[in-house]
Amino acid sequence: MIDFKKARFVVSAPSPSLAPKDGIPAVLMIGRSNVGKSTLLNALMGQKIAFASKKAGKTKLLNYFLVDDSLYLVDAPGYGSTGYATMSTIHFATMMEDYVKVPSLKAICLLLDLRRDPGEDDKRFVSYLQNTGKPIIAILTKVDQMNQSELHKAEARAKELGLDRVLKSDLKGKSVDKIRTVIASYGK
Ligand SMILES: Nc1nc2c(ncn2[C@@H]2O[C@H](COP(=O)(O)OP(=O)(O)OP(=O)(O)O)[C@@H](O)[C@H]2O)c(=O)[nH]1
Ligand SMILES: [Mg+2]
Repeated sequence: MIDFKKARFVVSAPSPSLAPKDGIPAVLMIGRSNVGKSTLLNALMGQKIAFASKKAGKTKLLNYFLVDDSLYLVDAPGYGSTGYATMSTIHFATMMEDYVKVPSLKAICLLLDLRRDPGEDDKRFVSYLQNTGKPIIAILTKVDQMNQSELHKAEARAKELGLDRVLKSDLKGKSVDKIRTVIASYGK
């Protein structure tokens, strides 16, 4: 299996057209601002390599991390309004449109914090992603902050959104390992 700890930062692309074109498979981390994309990437790669922040809107570019020379993990900016950052889902979807069509993009990890009901923009974004035809791996973040009943509720919300493959992340070994295994299946 791919060794996720053999990771290095390769490039920040200000737009999808400037992404690496070496044909190495890529998996994209996508989701609302502050959902935990950069934090999960750091957990996956076992190092503080992606910038995470309490302030939403930290990641502004597509950041490419090459893992074990086999796979790019791509950290994307977040969508949605949070009070700090505003990127409407429409604007975001337009920005990502060319990128999601790139053949080397093998799967999209959609990170969701479902401690609360998803908003209209989340629903729209999920159906946008489903229409791309790329495999979608839903990952529930911040489950370490949920009790059992909140977790069940979150899983039910994911189902209601039409997501069938749903993983959970509490940033700890077991959940992170499972996410690694699923992502690794898209590597070369
Ligand atoms: N408790 C808990 N906190 C988390 C988890 N994931 C992320 N956080 C916290 O949530 C905040 C935002 O995390 P980021 O990883 O920067 O979020 P992001 O999705 O990359 O945000 P943008 O780059 O702004 O789009 C940070 O304060 C993290 O420490 C998690 O699984 N559990
Ligand atoms: Mg980020």
